[in-house]
Formats: sequence, structure tokens, C-alpha cells
Amino acid sequence: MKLDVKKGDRVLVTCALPYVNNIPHIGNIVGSHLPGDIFTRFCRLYGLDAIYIGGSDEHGTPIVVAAEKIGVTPKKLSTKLYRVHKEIYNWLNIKYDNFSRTSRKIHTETTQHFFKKIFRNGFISEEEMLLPYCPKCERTLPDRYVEGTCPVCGSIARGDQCEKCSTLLNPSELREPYCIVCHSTPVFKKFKHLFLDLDKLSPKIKEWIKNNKIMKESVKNLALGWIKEGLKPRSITRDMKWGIPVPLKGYKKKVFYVWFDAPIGYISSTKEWAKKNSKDWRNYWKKGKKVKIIHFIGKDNIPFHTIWWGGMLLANGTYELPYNVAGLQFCNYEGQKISKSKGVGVFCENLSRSGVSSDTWRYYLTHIIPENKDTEWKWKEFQDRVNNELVANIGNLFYRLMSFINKNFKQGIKKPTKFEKKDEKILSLCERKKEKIFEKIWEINIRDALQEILSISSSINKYFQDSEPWKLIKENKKECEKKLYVCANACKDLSILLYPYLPETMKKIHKILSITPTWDEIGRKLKSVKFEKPEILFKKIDDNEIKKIKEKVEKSKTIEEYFGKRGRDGMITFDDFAKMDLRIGRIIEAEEIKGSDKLIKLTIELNENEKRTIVAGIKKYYSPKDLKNKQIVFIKNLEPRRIMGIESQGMLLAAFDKSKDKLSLIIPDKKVENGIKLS
Ligand code: B3M
Ligand code: ZN
Repeated sequence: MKLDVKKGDRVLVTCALPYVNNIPHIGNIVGSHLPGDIFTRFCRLYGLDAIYIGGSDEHGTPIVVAAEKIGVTPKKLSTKLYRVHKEIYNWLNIKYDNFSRTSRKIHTETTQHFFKKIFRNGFISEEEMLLPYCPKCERTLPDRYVEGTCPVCGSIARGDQCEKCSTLLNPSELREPYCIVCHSTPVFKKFKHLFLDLDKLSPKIKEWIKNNKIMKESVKNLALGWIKEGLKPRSITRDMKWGIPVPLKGYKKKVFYVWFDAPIGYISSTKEWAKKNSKDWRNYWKKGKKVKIIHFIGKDNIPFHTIWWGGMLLANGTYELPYNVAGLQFCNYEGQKISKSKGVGVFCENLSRSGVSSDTWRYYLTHIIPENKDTEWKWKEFQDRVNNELVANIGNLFYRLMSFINKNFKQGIKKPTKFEKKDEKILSLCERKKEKIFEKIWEINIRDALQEILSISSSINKYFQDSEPWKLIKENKKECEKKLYVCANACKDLSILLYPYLPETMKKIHKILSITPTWDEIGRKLKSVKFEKPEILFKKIDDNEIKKIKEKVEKSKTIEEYFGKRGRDGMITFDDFAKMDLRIGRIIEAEEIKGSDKLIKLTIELNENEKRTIVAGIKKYYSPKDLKNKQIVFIKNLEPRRIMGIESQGMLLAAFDKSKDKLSLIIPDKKVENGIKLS
């Protein structure tokens, strides 16, 4: 392949904007965020003017359904989960130049503006369409609110797309449709909506995809297959409140379909970045600006980034078309599909507490980037790759070298004046291979590129071993110094090539060597090398540790837990209520707690054999003698807490009127047995 980029060229890399209705798992990371990050880091290293753009996709039924389920507003849901997403990407050193939100004003403006241009260009039509209406819920059922059987592959599909075969669908095409909320069969009614005329755009989309030289065949073939079947106009509006209002007379109550506004999010996020950095966003988007736009996406998003987004851009006419759509395959987990509800997978909210460094995660995750086919997470492989490659091949090489030089050449070593052929070969390894490595990256063969780098590392290891510096140091110090210099300089270059994969660790090396990682630095000879203190870069993981890590990262937190609630509309389920053990008890003792003007220590009797100590903040409202013998209500199964050195084993129930500063204990209306459970 001939590379068609050169230093200084502009490259805009994007990652599919995740819906913030869930927390990412490793499948999401290897399916777009991580490859996009490594790719951009390489581009920058190569000297390209590259930026990595992302953000959260906050509209559409994915968000509304999830928010409704836990009883919060879509805005509240996405605000909280946006932060969680960002923290995870940050922790993994996935370095977005900008990570925006599609609920921001800049995005609304950009989307509406984009639409108006398409409208003026004549690629929007108005049509009546049959839409499912649920008679029981009394509402139309957009996208994810309706499911049924896919007419193409027979799996369960949603109203807008079949997840299994990726086909884009209209809800009326579903067989045996049902409402996801109440499971009733919807009736189909006619509604007016706006459509993007993909049929008109089809020849242009085909031309773009056919002539594209870099897109993987698998992506091209999928797209060309859909085109061959014939593209139909597709609706771009929805009868919903949550979303971007359609700026057209008669449509003001409707919003755009989430897949209409989401890809425009790439543009609005770039605008936000440009504003913050005093740059011109147009240079990264507008036609004729010679920018290369590369989208990293999962395979289910391929139709949306080829046919749909390609069609939108062509209809608008003022933007550059994507240079590459890097459609990745799926990643499975130990032979199963990753599933949050079944707890199958590694869930990223746990990574920072896993005791394993982010570079260690990145290292194994890189190996399972599903670039060309589906891949699989395997714990055994994780352990082997970390121990035999990351630690043995990379970490130990750096460590041995640093400690040997540190021990034997405290003052450092100087660049020798002459090298033999064998030395030159090792010295120039990275420089000779770097172009080929970048080509692999450019074609999205990120794993292959890493293999190439690992083979360099093996060669340096072999050179070090064959040189036997531990013998040479006694026999020929000068020669020993030369060999070590060769290793150190080769490792310096190696650390630059590894930087996009293992940024945190390699940054440490760059600091120690006082170098700036650039493409031209690869192959340059250092004047001298000195190591103050050797650093262990990676640690081996034994079987026991694997077990512990596994336990930590396989647990997934539900989004309900993030909001501390369950059930629809803020309701709790009966099971939630039943968890509380509320009892009647008699206060048999009450005494003031010395040193506290609020607290009283109570002894509650449930029966002759069972008593409880409760510390209650009611001194201001009751005196100990008033409390004695009263029957009260308390929670028996509340986790014990130490208050002023006393273990409180429950909590009293009381009505507290804050405005009047009045407190009244809840007391049974009739005399009841102590210990009775409330229901
Ligand atoms: N939010 C789908 C997803 O999260 C969708 C991608 C949008 S990219 C513009 O997989
Ligand atoms: Zn299907």
C-alpha cells in the first residue's frame, strides 16, 4: 500500500458516540474507543495534525426507555452517566481531544442548521407512514418502544434496526410486533413525517463507497449489498418530547430521529473543541479542506455510517465524506456473548479498583480488538500475555537494562564512536520498521502493528542476552558499554513505538531519558544514557491474583444502583419494601449520653430474650423519663452504626416537622404485642 498522508496533514478521528443508558464493558472499549485512541496517538506521532473527537449520544428511545425504567428524567440519567463514561475513558488513558454531549446547545444549533441545508437542497420529503400505536399505553411507539420479528433474519428486532443482522427497518416491517412496555399488540395508524430521500442519494452513496480505497472489504460489501437491494426514503422525525426540535412549520412538536442528530454530534463536538482551542472547525470538516475523517464504530453501526451518514453528508453537500469507516466486529467473553444482566463480561466501572494498571488492561485489550473478525476475552490468555509478553518481553528488557547500567555505570554511558554491523542492525531496527508499522495502523491493523513491535523487542532482548554484559563487564568494559548503549538506544526507539499502546508507562521512560516522542526521534542516537533508579514497569499476575481480579471486575453495577432506586417512576417494588424489618418494641431503659445534647441511649425490648440498643437524636424533644415504657416503631435490620462509642442497632420512626421544630414518635394506636412485625 502507498500511504496517502504526509506530515502536517489533517486527520479527524471519531469514535461512535455511546448512548449513556449504560456503563461501558470491555466489548465497547475494544470495539471503538481504544482502537480510535491508539490510531490517533499514532497519527500524532507520525506528525499528522490529528484530533480524536467523541461524546455521548443522549437522545432517542435508548435513553428515554432507560430513564423511564428507573424513574428519572432523560437529562438526569445522561448527566450522571456521562460523567461515569468520561471517568472510565480517562482512567484507561483514552485521550479524547473533546468529549461532548448531544444534549448541548451547540449540537441543537448544528443539527438544525444541517437539516435546513438538506431541506433546501431538496432531499427531504413529507410522507404519511404507518406507525405502531399502543391502545393500552395510548401512545405511538417509536423505535425501541416496539419489538417484533425481523423480516430478514427472523430474530427479535427493534422498530428501527435488527441487532442481529444490522438491517435498518421501519416498524411496519416487523412481524408480530408488540409494545415493550405492556406487551400489547399495537395497531398501525398513519402519521405525517419527514423523510431523507435515500433513494435519490443512492447513486452518489454507491459511487463514494465503490471508489473508496481504504475501507475494509467487509464494510464495503455490507454497504454495497444494501444499496443493491434498493434504498428507500427513511423517516428522520419522531413523535417524542426528548430530542432536537424539528425547525419546520407543522413539525415543531416533533423531534429528530436520534440517528439523524447523533452523527452530526461529531461536527458539534469538533466545534466545541475548536472554540476551546482557538481553531477553525471548518478545516476539519468542510469540503475541499483536505481533511481525512475516520470513524471507528462497531459492526451494528455500519449501515448508519455508510448509507445513512454518507447520505446525509451528500444531501447537505458542504462537508467532506468519510475517508474511512473502520467497522469493527464483536468481542465475546469466554465463549459467550457479553451480557450485563447475566454478569458475563468485564465491566469497566471496576477497572480502577482492580489493582491492575491501565496499561496492563490496554495491552491485553489491544490483542482482542476485533479488527477483522470476532474476538474473545480469555482469562488464561490475559494472564499468559501479561506474564510472557508484557512482563517478560517488554518490562524485563527495560528493567534489566536500567538496573545493569545503573549498577555498573553510575555516571552513565556515552555514545560510542564506532559500531559494528551487528550493532547497527539493532540500532536501526525501529527506524527501518516504523514506516511499515504506521502503514498497518493506517489500514486499521492495530494488532498486527503491535506484533511487529513485539518482534523488535524480542530482537533487542536477544542482542542483550547474546552480548552477555555480565561477563563483558569483567573482561572488556568498553565493549560492554557499547553493547549497553546499543540496547538503550534501541529501547528508546521501542518506547516511542509502544507509546500509543502503553502511554502511561512509556511516558515514564521518556521522562527518564529526557526525550520527546516524535517520529523523527526514532533512529536518532542519544549522546549519553543514564539511569538514576531502575523501575519495574509491569508485574506478573499469578493464579490467585487472577481469581481476585476476576471477582472484582465481573460484577456489574446496574444503572438503578447509580441512582439508588429501582422500579418505574421512582416507585419501589414490593420486594424493596419487604426488605425492611419494621417492629414494635417497648422502651425499657432510656438514658442521656454524656457529652451530647442531642442523643439518648434507648434499650428496646422485643421479647424477654431479645433486646436492642438504639441511639436516637431526640433529647431535645423527649426526656428519658417520658420515654420509659413507651411502645414505639423501629427498623430492626438497619446496619449497626457506632455513635459516640455506642453501637446503635436500629432506628426509631418519628414524624419530624422541620419548620416548627417538632418531633413526634410513631406509637401504635392500640396496644399490641412487642416484637410484632409491621406489614
Ligand atoms: N449511540 C449506538 C451505540 O452506542 C450509537 C452510536 C452513535 S454514533 C454517531 O452503539
Ligand atoms: Zn435481522
